[in-house]
Amino acid sequence: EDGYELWLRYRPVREAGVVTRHARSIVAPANPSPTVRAAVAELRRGVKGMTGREPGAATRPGAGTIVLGTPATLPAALVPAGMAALGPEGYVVHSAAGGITVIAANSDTGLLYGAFAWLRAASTGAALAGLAQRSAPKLQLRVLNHWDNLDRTVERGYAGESIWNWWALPDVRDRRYVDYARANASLGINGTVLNNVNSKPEILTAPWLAKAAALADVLRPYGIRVYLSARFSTPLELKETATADPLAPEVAAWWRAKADEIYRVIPDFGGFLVKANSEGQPGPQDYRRSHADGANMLAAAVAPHGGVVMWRAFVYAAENPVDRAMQAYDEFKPLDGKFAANVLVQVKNGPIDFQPREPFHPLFGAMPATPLMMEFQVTKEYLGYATHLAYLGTMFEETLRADTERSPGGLTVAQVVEGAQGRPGRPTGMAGVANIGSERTWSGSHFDQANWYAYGRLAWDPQASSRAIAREWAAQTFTREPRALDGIVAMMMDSREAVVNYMTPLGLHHIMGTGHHHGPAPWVADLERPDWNPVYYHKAGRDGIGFDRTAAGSNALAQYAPSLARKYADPRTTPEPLLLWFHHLPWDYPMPSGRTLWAELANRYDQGVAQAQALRAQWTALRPYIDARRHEDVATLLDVQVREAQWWRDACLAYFQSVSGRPLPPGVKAPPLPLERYKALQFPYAPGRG
Ligand code: BDP
Repeated sequence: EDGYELWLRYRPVREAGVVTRHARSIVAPANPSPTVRAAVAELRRGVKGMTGREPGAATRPGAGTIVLGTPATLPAALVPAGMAALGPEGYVVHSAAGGITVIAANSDTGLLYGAFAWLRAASTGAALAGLAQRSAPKLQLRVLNHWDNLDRTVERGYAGESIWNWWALPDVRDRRYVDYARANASLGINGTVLNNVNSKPEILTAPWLAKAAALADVLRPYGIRVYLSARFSTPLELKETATADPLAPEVAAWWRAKADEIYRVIPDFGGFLVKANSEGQPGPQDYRRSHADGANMLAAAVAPHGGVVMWRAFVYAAENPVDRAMQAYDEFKPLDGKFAANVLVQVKNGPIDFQPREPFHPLFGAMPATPLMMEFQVTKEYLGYATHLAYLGTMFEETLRADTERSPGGLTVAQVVEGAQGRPGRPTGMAGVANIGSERTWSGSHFDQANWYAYGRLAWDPQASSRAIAREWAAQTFTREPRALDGIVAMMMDSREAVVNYMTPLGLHHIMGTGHHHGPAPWVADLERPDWNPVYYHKAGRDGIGFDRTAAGSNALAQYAPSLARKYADPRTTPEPLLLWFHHLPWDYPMPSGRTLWAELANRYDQGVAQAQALRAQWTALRPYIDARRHEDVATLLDVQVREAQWWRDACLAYFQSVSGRPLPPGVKAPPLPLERYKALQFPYAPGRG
């Protein structure tokens, strides 16, 4: 096994007899659409894999049939109650009388999701005789963001080149696109942004639109819409207008015509994703217009066709900020209520940039009149690439469950994203920056597939449990043997905390290597902008360490709900994992453990290394349960992780020791090399921005 089949492996199951009894044949609606055909094909493939016997086609329901249908096509007696509540994409999978399994939905896409749900149940050993599943997505837009460039490099991609073979498209449609679509549909992902947020004008020209249209054709039967990242200055750069000012009529007219052109070739085009006035990208502010002016102009172009604009809030201004963490809020909060009805503001989970741990972004809960779309990074730019094992389900869950305290009874980030605050009928969504490339494993490692999986499941239900998702993924991906499953899940659940401990414990952040963001570099202080330097974020010196974001410092805390801000204003009531995010504290600051801050920090780095070693040992113990090749693949990466955890620990302790001017706390082993040697370490090559 090389990992290509992801979680859709459909290996023989011990209950093959039971599965066969429930899936002797399939009853599909007459004149099936491509989507229904995909659902039936998946059921056939899955049952054949699990039992060795492929179900046939039947025309009428009976014992051992799986009957797929909508209220319009199912025999009345088989239509489950409460179908309307399922909405357009929900499904029911249930065992009806007479040994019939019904998969019902209001749309063909819902039937496809239901087929995958049944297969998930069958392949994880659920009791097929008593199925009563009913599920509908809590968010409308469940989208992957590919940071894929048109030359097939991938920004922050650690799994090989882009799966989009732009050169060969539109004529050659790689079969892999279908497997990509199946994997996404199995999770309920219903949109994909094909190209990098750092976009090029060419993507919106006719030859590239034809390529995008070919991909849209392949993905459509799987319920997946195509979106494109649009560069704000496209018409100007293509020399078709004299300006890109969003309020200039010729610019608005150009975008309207462009949208019309796109919808002619991609009738169900999803819309645009835009990164504007951020990291050198052009935007409305170049013309002294606001983000809302820019977003609304594009929104007007796609609105007649039912499209949306996903406008990113990841901005930081050209001039030096007091605190970069505050910029998105400062720019966007005043625009609440000013965005058109088909605009979503896409906000990263935390206020800096996809760090191993950040507090939730203060915009969540602070823009009640604007749909806020969550942006998670599935690719592990700051968490050890695809070489470190870090299950992100726990991280996503931590953010989603955080209470913004913007409502007396509590208001979690998940509830905000689900639209609890907004006007009914406004769009909702979640974006995941994809970790997908053309390596056989798709994601650069076997365990990184779990992050794609967890993202998809949480986009369907932002309140789902990361532990349950881990178990479900591992059972389909590796083994259902309970002891092995316990072990794998335990590894996954600990893994992100291990990374936090050996990289950025106690609320530290952004101390990674320049540009590529791999490995420790807390000493870097010479980059052009202050807020590109690790020293800007940790502020370690003789007096102590940490970023003071209280009223005495940047006062970023004031961007949170008053009750939360009050709690976090005092280090003693700030959650320990976020301590140095919000406070600058003396090295002798007494921690709840009884240790000084300095000793606690050293202790966390040691703990991180120990946790990485434990992951490695746990994996060794799982050898009897895992196929040889995948076991070895994972083991190789865990060896790298242990080595690099040690490197992080040694380099950071050597550095913080030097700036604090203190001896290492008692019992803490001295780093084997002098600080200068860690500073001098060079990468032969580290993937960066592509
Ligand atoms: C940062 C990445 C950079 C992206 C940027 C973004 O380092 O490559 O372009 O985010 O999200 O995390 O736009």
